[in-house]
Amino acid sequence: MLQKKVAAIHDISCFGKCSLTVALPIISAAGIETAVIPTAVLSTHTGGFSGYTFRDLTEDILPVANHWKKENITVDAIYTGYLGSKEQIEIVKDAIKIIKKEGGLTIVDPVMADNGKLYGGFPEDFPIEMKKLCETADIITPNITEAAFMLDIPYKPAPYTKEYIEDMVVKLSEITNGAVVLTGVCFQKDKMGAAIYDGKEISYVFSNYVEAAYHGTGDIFTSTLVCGVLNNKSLIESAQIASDFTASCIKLTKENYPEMKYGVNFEAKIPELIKKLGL
Ligand code: PXL
Repeated sequence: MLQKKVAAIHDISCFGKCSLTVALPIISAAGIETAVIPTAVLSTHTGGFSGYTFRDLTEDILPVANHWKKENITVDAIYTGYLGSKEQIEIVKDAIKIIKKEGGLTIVDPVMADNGKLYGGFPEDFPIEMKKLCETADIITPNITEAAFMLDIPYKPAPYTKEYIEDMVVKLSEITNGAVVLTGVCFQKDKMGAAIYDGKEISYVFSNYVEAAYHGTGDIFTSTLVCGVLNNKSLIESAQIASDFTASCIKLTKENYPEMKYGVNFEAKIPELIKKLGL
């Protein structure tokens, strides 16, 4: 069988496992060729470190896509995450048109906020622009904060009511043609997971909640979801695998390595992921 190919469009945070340093190893381990278009290069991610370097790569995105086109390189799926500037949103939409195979999938993780706050460096109107990228996606994977900001509804901390989550999921499905996977869903203290809505029915997946707030866990979740979907699992099954894998990485890390900004030890759990994916 021909190997599937995904283009991951995220930043490189040189230290502090997240974005491309998470997407590349996880998706590659699932047998999928992972090409990359870096949106920016930072010395570390922006959560918890000060004085990080930031090189914006807005000007490189379309030349990379156009070069691939000249070489007849197209991809089965695009997976976008942290973008380096507001201007990149329109540019990434154009790049997707250039490099995605006909019938290919676009997975948009609107990475920009968590715990009720925008990440450092993003302007207040970034969520309005990010909404435009979500419109074009086949699957979006916002967390609760990102969803609240894009929908302009109040952010609430966990635990949630079913009404709050289901209203959010239905409103999200109105801003995208694709399916919604809302992460960080928690109705009771000991379970955390995601709500999945394909326009017909809302489903839930949950895993045991481990109390910790490590960086990069959203990127681990969506990277794993991409592995499931591209290995022909259903969206619900992929979300369950992603939720379980993320929880398992957090649990292992919490037992051994308490510095939240350094990210989780997902590497040790990759064999477990391969088993979960049935590879
Ligand atoms: O994991 C999300 C993420 C990705 N990239 C950068 C970040 C963050 C979250 O803080 O700062 C640069």
